[in-house]
Amino acid sequence: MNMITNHMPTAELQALDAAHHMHPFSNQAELAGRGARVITRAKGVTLTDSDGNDILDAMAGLWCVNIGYGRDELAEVAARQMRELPYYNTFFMTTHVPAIALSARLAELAPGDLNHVFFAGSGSEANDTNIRMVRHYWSAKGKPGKSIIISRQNAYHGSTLGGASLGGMIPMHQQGGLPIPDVHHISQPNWWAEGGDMSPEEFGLARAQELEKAILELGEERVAAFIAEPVQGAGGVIVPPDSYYPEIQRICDKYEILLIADEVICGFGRTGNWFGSQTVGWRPHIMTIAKGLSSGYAPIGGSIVCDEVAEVVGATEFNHGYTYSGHPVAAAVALENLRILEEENIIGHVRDVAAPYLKRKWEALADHPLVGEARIVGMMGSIALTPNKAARAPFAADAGTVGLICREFCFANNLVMRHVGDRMIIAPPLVMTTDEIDVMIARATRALDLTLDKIRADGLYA
Ligand code: PXG
Repeated sequence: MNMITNHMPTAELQALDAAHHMHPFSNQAELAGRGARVITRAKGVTLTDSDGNDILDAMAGLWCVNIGYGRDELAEVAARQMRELPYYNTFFMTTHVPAIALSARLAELAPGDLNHVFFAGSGSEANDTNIRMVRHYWSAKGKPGKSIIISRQNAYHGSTLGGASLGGMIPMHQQGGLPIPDVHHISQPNWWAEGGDMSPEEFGLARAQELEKAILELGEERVAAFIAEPVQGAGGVIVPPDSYYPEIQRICDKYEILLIADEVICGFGRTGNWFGSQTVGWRPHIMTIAKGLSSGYAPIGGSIVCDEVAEVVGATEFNHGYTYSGHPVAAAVALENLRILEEENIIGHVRDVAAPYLKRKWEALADHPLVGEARIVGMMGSIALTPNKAARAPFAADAGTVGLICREFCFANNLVMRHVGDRMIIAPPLVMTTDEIDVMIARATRALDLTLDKIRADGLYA
């Protein structure tokens, strides 16, 4: 077989890709017809493709490249660790320095008594760990009936059987016989789409109180935990009304259930604090982490667990673990990433510079004729596209038709901005400068203008 390099013609790379590479969350036949865009390099906030186009990455890869692309320090740490100890496991009474150092560092960074880390290779695996851990916890405390985990519709918690079951994505449940038993979903706090005549504050309260209703209906003695993303990411960057968060915390405090904050997107600075839970005022018993933990430079995830749960689970053998739990190279890379986040005050940059600047620019997009609400927390934002702002109306066309048109105009204008249905979303690298924010907003605005022209011409602006 010949070497496959960046220097092959794009069409040849695309043909090989279509022939042999099965892509996640893609229609393979459609992809084969169009050809995937081949990304060859990246630096800072900018991707380069195989045709030499420079593309501003307003999604930080897949919400993960928090420190930006091209940091040599991480490459050097990975090379050093590979030479010294490329792999060893953490089963059977063994450990190694990267896993020790990273778990100790995470215990320092995490709020409250979240002092213990169970490592995984990804966010999905970590959420599978969480399902088994909270059920085992209650069982070990003599309450095996407490096995139901309450989650939310349109939540995203991963793609494994457990992760996708916790998630509230119907198209995922429809493939493969999900959800697994004892997972229950309540409604999401999406005021724009589902708030009806309620004020945002009334609606936030009502949606939080669905948790209490569910606990009472299912029986407190059956409910193990509630899991939620501090801010729903893949669901479309749904920012709940302020009333939502304290009410959720009140309900979790009142009943004997564990709160799992899925910080896979919100963690490591995305919301302007180390963890999204700190931004929204939650006190979780377990936090799911991945993505920004290593800024995507190496695959690693995990669960940060409070003293009480760790103590109960640790008193017996927990029959669970992954070959790559605490992988030394990934752990070393994550540790270096955390060093950079801290020493370069990247979270301070988000809080004091980038996020306030972006918030002003992003919220001004709501003046565009195509944009209803514009919502943003830290460096994750969304805009709802609508033909009628006052009525918060969806388009007559199938959900996602207009969003996809807008996304295509973004791509054609060298901007990666995603669509979820007819919401456009961003989650750029946290190191983005104000000048880069200006470029991002200018390209997004141009894409909105072009979208409006096109949907008017095509009779879709209704
Ligand atoms: N929890 C949350 C909150 C996530 O966003 C996972 C768990 C799963 O992590 P892994 O590492 O197993 O992928 C995620 C992942 C999208 C998209 O389309 C989002 C994710 C993954 C893939 C696609 O926005 N988030």
